[in-house]
Amino acid sequence: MTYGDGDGINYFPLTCTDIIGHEITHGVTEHSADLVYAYESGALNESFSDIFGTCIDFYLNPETANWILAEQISSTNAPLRSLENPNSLGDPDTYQGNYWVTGSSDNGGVHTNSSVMNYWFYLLTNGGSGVNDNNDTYSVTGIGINKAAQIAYRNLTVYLTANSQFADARFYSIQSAIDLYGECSQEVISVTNAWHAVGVGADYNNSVIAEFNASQTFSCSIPATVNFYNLSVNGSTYRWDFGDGTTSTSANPSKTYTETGVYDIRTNYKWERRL
Ligand SMILES: [Ca+2]
Ligand SMILES: [Ca+2]
Ligand SMILES: [Zn+2]
Repeated sequence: MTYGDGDGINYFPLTCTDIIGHEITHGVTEHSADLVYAYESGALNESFSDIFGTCIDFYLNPETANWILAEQISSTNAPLRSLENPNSLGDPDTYQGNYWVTGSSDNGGVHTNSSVMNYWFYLLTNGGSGVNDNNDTYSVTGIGINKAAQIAYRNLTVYLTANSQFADARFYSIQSAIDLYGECSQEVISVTNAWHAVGVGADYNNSVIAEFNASQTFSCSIPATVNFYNLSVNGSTYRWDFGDGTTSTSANPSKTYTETGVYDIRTNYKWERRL
């Protein structure tokens, strides 16, 4: 593990608690999800380090910890990043929004685009409301730093893998919240709404909607293979009827039709309400 020694003018040696926590978290990431250090997976890698660097600082120094990073090693108290207001330092608070880096510099913007999940974590912890860069209105109820950290840690160490993207981080953080706090819990609602706030996915909806897309709805020849994409909301198990007497219970099935005909496709869901 290496720490910068600063330049003796603007930066002192980079050894304050939030930075030490940041670097140590890179070790945890390397031995768990092992997120590839480039583009979206690299931004997630950086963000987990900012998130747990901040959590460690709050744990060790509850009086002085804050939501800005590395300000203690700056001779002018200038932070490198802000989890609570990324835009104030030229970093994005919305997926592919203002300040989002699209080029290959900094391994595809890993120290910049990371701020999207940083802001997700800030909102999940503290709550907040506003309008994001997509013009979507959001409102998030905070669940506190300990629960937010449990969810993020489970996401990192149980579910995410080397090439995970922001959409995976969203999906599996919701799954992590379900594992820890139960379906329909406030924690699941807040995780979902915080992702919506940063431009990843829709806000929480407690209704169950069965919906799908098909890769093609017409074919000139047989056999014709059709991939079905499940767009259902809050479903837990699925049953597909392919219109020819065959069925599937897979979430996203594919079906090869070997005879011509007109097929009526249906999906339905089974959902248990847990109160
Ligand atoms: Ca700090
Ligand atoms: Ca913004
Ligand atoms: Zn880092």
